Amino acid sequence: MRDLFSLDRQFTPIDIPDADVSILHEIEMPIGYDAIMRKLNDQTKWRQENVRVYGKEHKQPRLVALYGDPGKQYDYSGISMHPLPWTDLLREIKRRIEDCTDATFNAVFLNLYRDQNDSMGFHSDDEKELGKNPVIASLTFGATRTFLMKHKNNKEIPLQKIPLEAGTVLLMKGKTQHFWKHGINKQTQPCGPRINLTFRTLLSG
Ligand SMILES: O=C(O)CCC(=O)C(=O)O
Ligand SMILES: [Mn+2]
Repeated sequence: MRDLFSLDRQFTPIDIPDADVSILHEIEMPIGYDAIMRKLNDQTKWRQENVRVYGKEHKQPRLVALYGDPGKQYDYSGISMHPLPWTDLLREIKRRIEDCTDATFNAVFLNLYRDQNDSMGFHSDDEKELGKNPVIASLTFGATRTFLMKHKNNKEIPLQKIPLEAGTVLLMKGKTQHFWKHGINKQTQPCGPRINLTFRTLLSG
């Protein structure tokens, strides 16, 4: 049994309305962040999906993969993904993420932003497979990119710009997905590859 006071201890809340978001820097990993970045880059079965956005087909501006428990399914932007089985490395990372967030997850979605031209449009993680108030733990390796958060209906609340460095965990819970969208813009400043892992619980299957 872990000490009650150790739960969430190193997470710092980000003080924004209508959200439950917190951040942890420098999560402990079994090997260095650069080594994990290389392994994930080389070992992941990356895919570049065609997605339908506002009725138009186009290639996603990043590579993606889904790993997780068997029998689950994740549908978004008109595509349906079935998780590949956990690798030893992903299972070990999941264990550490579960340990520091005190949550459990059955899938991880990976995004590879190859350089500054790759991006992710504003969206909420609100697919029905994720349930009503999903807990999502996002972990970054490689280049630092800025995670943007925009309130959905209150224009007076400023855009949040959260730089996510290697080893940073961003935890979103509660009503966050109801009130906020998030995304990663392209940038003019050149940068190397970044891999982001979002641990989730898929209810389907
Ligand atoms: O790359 C990131 O930090 C965000 C990823 C994300 O929002 C997602 O996979 O749904
Ligand atoms: Mn997201």
